[in-house]
This record gives sequence, C-alpha cells and structure tokens, in this order.
Amino acid sequence: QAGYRAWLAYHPRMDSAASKEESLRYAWIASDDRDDTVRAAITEIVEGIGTMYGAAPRISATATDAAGENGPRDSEPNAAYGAGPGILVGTFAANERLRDIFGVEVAELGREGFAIRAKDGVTAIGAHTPVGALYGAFHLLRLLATGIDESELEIVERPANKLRMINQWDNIDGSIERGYAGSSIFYKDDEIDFDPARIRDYARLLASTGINAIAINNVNAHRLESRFVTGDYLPRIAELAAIFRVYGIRLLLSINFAAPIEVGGLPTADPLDADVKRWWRERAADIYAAIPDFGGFLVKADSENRPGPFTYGRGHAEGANMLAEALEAHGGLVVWRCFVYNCKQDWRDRKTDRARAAYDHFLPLDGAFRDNVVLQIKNGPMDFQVREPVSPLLGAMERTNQVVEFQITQEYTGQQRHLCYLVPQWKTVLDFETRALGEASPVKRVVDGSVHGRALGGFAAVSNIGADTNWTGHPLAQSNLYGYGRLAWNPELSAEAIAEEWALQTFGSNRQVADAVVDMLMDSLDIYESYTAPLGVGWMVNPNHHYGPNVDGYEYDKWGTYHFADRDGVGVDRTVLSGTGYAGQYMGANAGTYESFAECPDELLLFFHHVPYGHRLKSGLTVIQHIYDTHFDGALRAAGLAERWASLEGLVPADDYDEALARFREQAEHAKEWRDRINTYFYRKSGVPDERGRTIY
Ligand code: BDP
Repeated sequence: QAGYRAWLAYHPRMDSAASKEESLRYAWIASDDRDDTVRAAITEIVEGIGTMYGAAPRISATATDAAGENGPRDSEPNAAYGAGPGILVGTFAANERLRDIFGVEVAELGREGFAIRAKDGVTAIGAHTPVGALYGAFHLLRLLATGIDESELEIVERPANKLRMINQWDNIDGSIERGYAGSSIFYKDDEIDFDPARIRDYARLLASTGINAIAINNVNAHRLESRFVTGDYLPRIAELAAIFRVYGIRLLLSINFAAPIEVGGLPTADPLDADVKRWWRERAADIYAAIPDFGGFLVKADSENRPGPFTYGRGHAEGANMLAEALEAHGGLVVWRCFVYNCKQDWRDRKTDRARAAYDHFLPLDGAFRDNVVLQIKNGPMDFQVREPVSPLLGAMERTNQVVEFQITQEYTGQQRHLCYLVPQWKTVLDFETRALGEASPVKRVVDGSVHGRALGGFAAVSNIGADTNWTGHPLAQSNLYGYGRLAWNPELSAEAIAEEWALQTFGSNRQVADAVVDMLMDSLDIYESYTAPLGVGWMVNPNHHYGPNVDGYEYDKWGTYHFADRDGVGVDRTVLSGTGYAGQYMGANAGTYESFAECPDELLLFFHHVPYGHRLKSGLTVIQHIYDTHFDGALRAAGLAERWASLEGLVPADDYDEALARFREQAEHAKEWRDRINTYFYRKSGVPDERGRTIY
C-alpha cells in the first residue's frame, strides 16, 4: 500500500529523459566509514536515487582503496571512484577526501549537523558523526524529491534543539492511549512483540525528520510496564534500542514512580529512602548493561492518579533528583512532566483553576533540579485543546532545563478522522514572545536553551502512529509527524514550507496535487477550530473518548474544564482582578494583555474572560454572532474539503484516495453535528437570534 512508504516514497521523477540525465550525476557512492549508521545512509541514498531516477548509484570503493592502502574491500572495482560524478558521504575523521573538500568550516556543525557541497560533479555529505552523515543523506534525498537538484549546492545544517523526542503512549496489551491508527507496533497481548522491519521503517521515518529520542511506552505505566526496568523485559527492549540506535535515536522508558513497591517488593517508594535509591541505582545499572546508550526515564508523577513523591510528603524536585542521581553516572536523563494538577476539583470552587496548576507547582522549584533533569511542559496550560494560550511556565524558570510537549496524535483535534494540520498551531506556540528577557524570548528560544543559557532543551510530542498500514489512519495526518520532526530540527521553517515538502515527497512531483494538498492542510486548523469550541474556551467534547460535540459534557465534572455558559454570557474569568488570577502568571506586558477585556486577543477571549453574549469582538461581531458565523462557515468549509479531495481522484494512489475520502465525508457530516449542537446550545441559552436569519434548531 502506498501510504506505508509515507514521505520516503521516493517517487520516480516525472520526466524520464531528464531523470536519466540526473541519474548520471550520481553514478557512484563512496565512504570510508564502516559503521551501521553510515551504511544505513548509503542504503537510503542507493534506494532513494535508484527509485527516483531509475538507476541506483554503485557502491564504490573509496579514495583510500583506490590508492591501494587497504586492498580491495568491496566487490566493486575501484575504477568507478572519481571517474565521474558521484556522492561521498561520511565523517570527516574517516574520510580524508571530505576533509579536503570542506576544509575549516566543519567545526560549526556540532554533534548532529552536516554539510553538503555539490561541485565539479561530486556531491559531498560530511559530518563529525555518523548520525550527522545520515541526516545529511536524508536532507539530500529530500532536496531531490522536492525538485531541488542543482549541480552546485552549499548547505550547512545543524539542529536548533538537542532533544527531539517522540513519546509513544503504547501499552503492553497492544492498545495505544489516544491512538487513532490501529494497535501498537511495539506490543501485543501483554508482550513486547514487534516486527523488526516495521520498527526499522519507523526509525527511518523519524530519523529522516531529525528525531533523536523515543520513549517507547505510555506515560501511564501500569503493572506490567512497571517491570520494563527489570531483567525480564530488558533483552527485548535492548533489541528495540539496537534498531533505533542505527538511526541516531536513543530509547527512553516511561517509568512508574511506585515501581520499587509494585515490582521491587519494597514497602515504600519514598525518594529519600535509602533502599529506594539503591533499588533505582541497581535498575539503572542493569539497563545500561543491556543498553549502553539508554536515554533515560520519562516520568508522569502525581498526575491523574499516578503515584509520585507527594505520597511521601516530598516534592517533584526530590522525586526527579533521586532518579537523576541513579542515571547520572551513565549519562541518562530524567524527563519529568509538568502535567500535574488536581483532577478532582470542583466547579463550585471558582478559585481552583486547573490552568494555574503547572506554574503553581513548578515555578517555586526553579533551580532545584539536577543538570540531567529536563521538565516537559505541555504547550498550553490545560491539555492540547485546539486553542489555548501558551503555558506561562515556558520561559519562567531560568535555572531549569525545559522541553515543550506537543500532541501529534489528534486527541482533541479530530482523532485522525478530521483533517487538522497542527504545524501552524505549534508555530504560534514557538513564536510566542514570553518576555522572559524583554523582547527577544520566544518559546523556541526558551526551549533551545538560548534565552537562559541552558545546555539542554528541546521538543517532545505524543506520537500519532499505529499498526495501520499507512501509520496514521488518515493519510494526511502523516504530515503532522513529519512536520513535528522538521520543526524540532528547525523551528524557523514555515508551516507552509513544511506542508509543501511533505506533499511533494509523499505524493510525487505533480504540482496540481501538491498545491491542492498544501492548501487543504493550511486551511484545516482554522476550519476545525471554526466548528468546534469557540474563542479559546475548549472542552466541549464527549467525556472520556473526547470525540464529537458535547457542550456540557465536562461542565459539572471534577476535571476542572469549564466554560461557565449561562443565559447572560460565557467564558472563564481568569483575571487577577475578579477571577482565578491565572492571567497574572504571564511575564511583563503579557499579563496585562490577557487581564484586559479590551486587549485580550479575540481567539482567547473566552479562555480569560467571562463575557456577555453581546460583547463586541475586535472583529466587530458580537460573541454570539461570532459563534453562529464560525460554525455555519466551518461546516461549509469542512464539506469543501471533501470536494477538494475528490478533485484529486486518479492523481493520488487509490488506497490513500479512498481512505482519505471516507474520512473527509465523515468530517463533513460530523462538522454539521458540531455546528448544530453548539449553535443550538447558545441560541437556547442566550435567546439571541442569528442576525443573518439562518435556521438554528
Ligand atoms: C490527556 C489524555 C490522557 C493522558 C494525559 C497525559 O487524555 O489520556 O494520559 O493527557 O498527558 O490529554 O498524561
């Protein structure tokens, strides 16, 4: 099936004559490196160029071989090397020829960067490390697949972020928490059970975008998953780590904070208890014996009924530091999540505000965490809604490593049945000016470490893949996984440029297809937002599974997710003056902007303020009319997506076409349901008719 190859499809170039000519430019490929990662790079290039141009480069002997120093090594004759145009790939240390070509600039590349230079017929990809060379290979293939095949190239790239991580929410029973693309590719029936070829293909997809870390089990680690840190499971986990290692991806495990009790038979999991500390040190030693480059632990503690240090009257710093000490000697990290809030709060207590929780819990701990601890902070203060303000915790801690956490899996954004390209949302977050240090402290600079001079930082995100042949269910949802990796590597890339890269690589170089797909992707977030919860208020979804409209589904529940709609108005008063005080958590002028009724941006108005239905937005519309208009409009535009997709029949692979068309049709129907439920609800509450006289049931 077409979707399986995703953006590594390496479609044949359209014009076969031109294609033939191009292939002559890559007659051979050579490297003096012999490790698995550079070999993987070579394999990828051979396959990619072979499929795109119809003629694969010959794996040639190298410069050194040609000089006869090492004797014949590969079966290929030496004559190919240097004789015509070809590709050199590898590390500077191993390849004298690459050192000659690149000279002095190479120092800037860091551990994961690469340089590409095409000149005089030779395309050279050089890096300090094998994984840098691999990233360079994928980059060259991306350029070729998107139609950039200059005979002269001069490229230097290095990732903006150190940590570029994926979190799998996969459970050992084979299910995936918030997974919308089939069952797990890692587990089945309470066993670690995988097809190595599929894991390798996942690693290729991830590495091609620059992902360098993966936590392979759900942050909610339960009984069997708690045992992952013990000997029983380590051999299989080590096999997984070995596959990912070739692609420069370090493996992490989500741990259960209570594992010393549940697995270790200790009476306590108190982080200050000597036996508990020893138990974790022993686990770390076992893990590193099996997986020498193990990445570390991802921890969800004291959150949504998961155990944590609070049970013992200890704080998050004490909990995280205890684990960090166990991993430190081995070079491991503790990635500690800040998604900590009281999930049993009461709507009658208007001073308890879930939005405040991460900041209230963690800000006082700034500077208290060890150097190998990274805090993982969700992009917004609530939970991956289509629209939320940016978490005020990002940037507020000056002496603490932080990564931003996104959700690629579309839990609240249509569950991969609706189209919702999330890259524009992530861009909004990354470009948000935190004002941590005056005017030049956007989130992207906070998490890359540069604002506060932190050595460690980056991105984490919840994966959207499963065992479905096309990985993501909705074929176009692949763009979110691709886009996440690309942004983690370079947050300056535009959402549109990423969409275009993705479309060209995935569907081939037909411009009509690429343009249509890019336009649909770029419209999709706004369309989705239009027919769902309005103006930043969020949460009007069915409880538990979170799919489909249910305006009051969570309204009188304990989860702290309210809209407070009554006959007069709607929205949550989070001001300092009269509300929960959340607006005051922002730095500098941001606090005032959100506090003020007049200055608060329209799209977040109901997140910060409880306003009358007749309140006039900056757009000129009243709140109630905005709700009606966006919902009518959103449903129409959702139907339009189905039509736009239908215009591509015969131009995209049939499997993808059918799979997506069925989903677009469902989306169009479902958007009408959203429209009618939301509009009817607010019409009944407010009694205000639609100015434009449309029927509201
Ligand atoms: C929420 C999900 C829940 C996760 C939680 C988390 O509904 O399944 O466990 O996030 O991030 O979005 O821990």
